Amino acid sequence: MSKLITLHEFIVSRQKDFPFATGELSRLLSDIAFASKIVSNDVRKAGLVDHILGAQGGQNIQGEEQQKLDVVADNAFINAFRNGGEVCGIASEENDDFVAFESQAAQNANYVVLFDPLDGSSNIDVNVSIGTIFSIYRRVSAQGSRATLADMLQAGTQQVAAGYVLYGSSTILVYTTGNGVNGFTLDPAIGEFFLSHPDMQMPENGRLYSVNEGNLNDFDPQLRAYLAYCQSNDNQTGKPYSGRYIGSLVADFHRNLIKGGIYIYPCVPAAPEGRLRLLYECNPLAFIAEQAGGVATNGKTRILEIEPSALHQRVGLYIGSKLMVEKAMGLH
Ligand code: AHM
Ligand code: MG
Repeated sequence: MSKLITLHEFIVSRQKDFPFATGELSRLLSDIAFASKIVSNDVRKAGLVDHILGAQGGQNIQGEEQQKLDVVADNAFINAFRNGGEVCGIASEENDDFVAFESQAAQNANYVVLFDPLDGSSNIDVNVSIGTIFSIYRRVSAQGSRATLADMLQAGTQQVAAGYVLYGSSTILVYTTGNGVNGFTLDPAIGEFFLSHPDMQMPENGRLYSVNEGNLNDFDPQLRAYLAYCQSNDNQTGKPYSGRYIGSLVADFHRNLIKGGIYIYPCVPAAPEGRLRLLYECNPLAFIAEQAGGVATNGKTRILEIEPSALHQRVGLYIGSKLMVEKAMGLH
């Protein structure tokens, strides 16, 4: 049997790959793993909270307020970052504005984290996979001062690390620091992540497409033509591709990363700028996709090269296997 490698051992062994190897980023990744274990535990109890312990948003049997799971997740990560000392500020999909941490230690820290604490939140109540997505940047403001909006509004090419935690049939943490993509599965009995998916590669082609087809009538002709191609016998498999749409981006992306596939959320009248957030969802997944050999674009521009102008900016997203995204773009 090969030796089990824990996430912590792996992070430490890769520390020398980081451009600024002071150990801060390693500690930050460990903080994320720690918070994700808390959230994983809470996610596993979600049904109990509703039906046995008291409704989320209401009171439990001890008369304590039950928080919604996305708020629980947001707080778990923010507390981990605040206490960890490696982060000067954060921005989260749950908060209107970014948060600059006040302590002197935080103001001396070098990193900011942007994250979606619980992606796919409409799936919480129906026991379907959800996840956390995160993106790490070095600050651009001066060390020793408060984090600024400019620290948050950096193009995706500037990411130092990015990843996600999928609370699925098991909990898996996948991340990149720009030297490939690795996945770690949580053993819940001992609360430890182990390397389970080393050097993940997204297949160059696939036969899974993920899109909300309820919006079909609003799609532009090029996208409709691509979907017709997916559903025809004219593709490289000689039979229709399979449609797979969970409605949790992080879960749809993870499946496509392993099996090969494309995820599409274009701009539609109901979401004219797109539905998904550039900073919390698209950039981190685009970094991972590219590191695994995949592609991510808004239809015109590589996701990672879009200059953000607002924290909660939304963009169209085509992400997945290289040949599939290129085909959807009409490139061949
Ligand atoms: P959320 O971050 O509020 O959960 O929203 C993002 C989610 C994605 O996970 C998912 O792919 C998409 O929204 C689903 O949107 P729709 O229901 O319009 O298909
Ligand atoms: Mg989300």
